[in-house]
Amino acid sequence: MPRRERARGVLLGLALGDALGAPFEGRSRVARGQVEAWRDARGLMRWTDDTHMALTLSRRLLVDPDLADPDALGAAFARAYTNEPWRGYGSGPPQVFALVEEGLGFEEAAGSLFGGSGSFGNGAAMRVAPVGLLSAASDPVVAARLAAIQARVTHTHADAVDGATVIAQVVAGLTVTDRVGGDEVQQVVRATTERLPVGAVRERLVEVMNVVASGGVPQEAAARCGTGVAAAASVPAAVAALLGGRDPLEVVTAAIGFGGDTDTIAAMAGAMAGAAWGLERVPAGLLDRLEARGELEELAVALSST
Ligand code: F2R
Ligand code: MG
Ligand code: MG
Repeated sequence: MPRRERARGVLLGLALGDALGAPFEGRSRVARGQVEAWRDARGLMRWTDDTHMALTLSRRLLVDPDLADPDALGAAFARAYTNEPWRGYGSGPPQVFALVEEGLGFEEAAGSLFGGSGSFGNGAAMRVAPVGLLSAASDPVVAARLAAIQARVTHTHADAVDGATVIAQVVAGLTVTDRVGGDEVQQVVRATTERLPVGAVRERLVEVMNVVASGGVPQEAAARCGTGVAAAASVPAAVAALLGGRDPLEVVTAAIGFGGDTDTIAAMAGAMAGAAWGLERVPAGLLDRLEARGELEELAVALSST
């Protein structure tokens, strides 16, 4: 499958997971039938802050692929939030934007949140997938560096940075793999996990891989690591959904079924699954209902040729 098809799969997979998962955010478990009923309804499928921030990052990466000016990225996030504050943002990013208005730098402001520990939320991981589309990100060191730079604009806690690194490296690793089956996905996830620093994200990814390797279902793996807004829970949960599926719609539906932070787990899982398998098996009618589909596709193709 051509690289650009996988790239389209990444951004549309992200937006699809976000839009399909959004109505269920905060539920404890979601039955497959409920997701299918919402999926098969008519009308525009709107996405939330996850895709909104990923779009802003995508546009910024086309201008500044090295993210040499992180404050310009932060300012773009702040503008996007000001224009559409109703997208369902977490409390942390708007606090950062307000502190910057008062004169702090972005990283300084982000580091001051939550009593000075910085946010461990999944906001940096949910938006990072476009980093994995850049050619330079096929080098895992580059992917990790860019993931961390874009994270630290709003999220300075190590778990938030590690979570973003995982999504960027898995997307990058799968986007450049020619034929992807279950073994290749497992290899990319294992290599990504082994490169991570010791910490909560790595620990829970190891647990997810162990559950899946011993024949456990993704639901069981996700239940072990949790499905809340913390990056150390939701990023491994998204990986569990990826390891259990064979196409983006299946993966996204399973991820929503876990409950918890459904839009975000499904967005991250959808981006990784789109990198692995593209969109061939996703009904065109469903993609047609996705908000800003055309712009997402154009950005994906442009990023994959950068
Ligand atoms: N905000 C939401 N969902 C809530 C309701 C949405 C509703 N449907 C609506 O339409 O209004 N979802 C979005 O937020 C998550 C991403 O959050 P992000 O960007 O990481 O935000 P934040 O505030 O930095 O972190 C999230 C929460 O985690 C806890 N937390 C983080 N770091 C902490 C620390 N060091 N110590 C203690 N707690 C910490 C806080 O409760 C934060 O508010 C995604 O789900 C996205 O979809
Ligand atoms: Mg959201
Ligand atoms: Mg969410």
